[in-house]
Amino acid sequence: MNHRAGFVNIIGKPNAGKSTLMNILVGERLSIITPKAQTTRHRILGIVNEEDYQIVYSDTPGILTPHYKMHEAMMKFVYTALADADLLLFIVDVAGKEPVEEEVLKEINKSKTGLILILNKIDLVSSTDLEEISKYWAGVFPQAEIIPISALEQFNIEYLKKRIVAQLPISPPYYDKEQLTDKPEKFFVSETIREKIFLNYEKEVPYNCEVYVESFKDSPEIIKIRSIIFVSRDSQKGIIIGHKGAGLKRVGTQARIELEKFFGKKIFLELFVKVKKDWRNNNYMLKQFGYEE
Ligand SMILES: Nc1nc2c(ncn2[C@@H]2O[C@H](COP(=O)(O)OP(=O)(O)OP(=O)(O)O)[C@@H](O)[C@H]2O)c(=O)[nH]1
Ligand SMILES: [Mg+2]
Repeated sequence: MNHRAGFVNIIGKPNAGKSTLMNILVGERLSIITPKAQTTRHRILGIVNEEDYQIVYSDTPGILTPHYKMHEAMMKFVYTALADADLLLFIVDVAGKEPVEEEVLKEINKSKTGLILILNKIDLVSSTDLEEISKYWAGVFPQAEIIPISALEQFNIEYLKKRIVAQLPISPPYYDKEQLTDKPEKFFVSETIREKIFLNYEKEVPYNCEVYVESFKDSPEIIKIRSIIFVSRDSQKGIIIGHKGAGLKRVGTQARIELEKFFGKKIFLELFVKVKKDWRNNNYMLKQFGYEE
């Protein structure tokens, strides 16, 4: 058997460019991307299928120190991805120099899994700075192969892909060869709406929002979706809705346009806002929102 397959898990600090990279490697817009940190909250699989190999990429939440039960659930996704990887892609933003949490460092350095350290956003630094930065990271992860890229400008991606395929273990495929992801359609609906919330509101508001898809009715001509935006406080509800409903309308329109592209169909989207006090610390709500493996 010459077939290769493996789990290639992308981890790193918030905002390093994990989701941008996964979407490029998979060739589909599976993960949402925003300029704000902590955009991704789940582990999302993106599967690349070729005749002789299958790469199961995982996009994960950024590594952080938990302040809420939601953060703990997010970090659990990261640790699971650390544990079940055949190959780890640790991605850093070369423009920032945030240190990696000791606990995570230890976990990576004691693991026998192959490690590629990706220096991302090299479009933002000079080549002399890049050399310095590269030396610093080589000291942090001496065992890693280091590959500089720009996910945004798609620089050095083909080389990275080659290096990934070269390290895939011999194995039969893990998923059906037609499968693109592990997440259901509803997940992409709630993520798209959440992306538009992240892009339209500032400060703590996006971080207090979760999107729940109450119904998703697919027919040959149109998909009818009914969805609820949960917030933690009454004041946030007013902010989301906005003056005469303008805020909510904007989010709805932007999400609808994006979803029509994603599903290739007309979308009818209804959005409601509800307050669920302190949902980020509520186990029952977190379970409802899918923060469980
Ligand atoms: N200049 C530049 N910006 C980039 C590059 N890659 C990603 N970005 C930007 O960095 C920001 C964060 O990108 P994401 O892909 O959402 O980062 P992430 O690591 O998934 O972030 P979290 O989900 O919050 O942990 C976005 O504004 C991207 O457009 C790059 O190579 N160069
Ligand atoms: Mg992300």
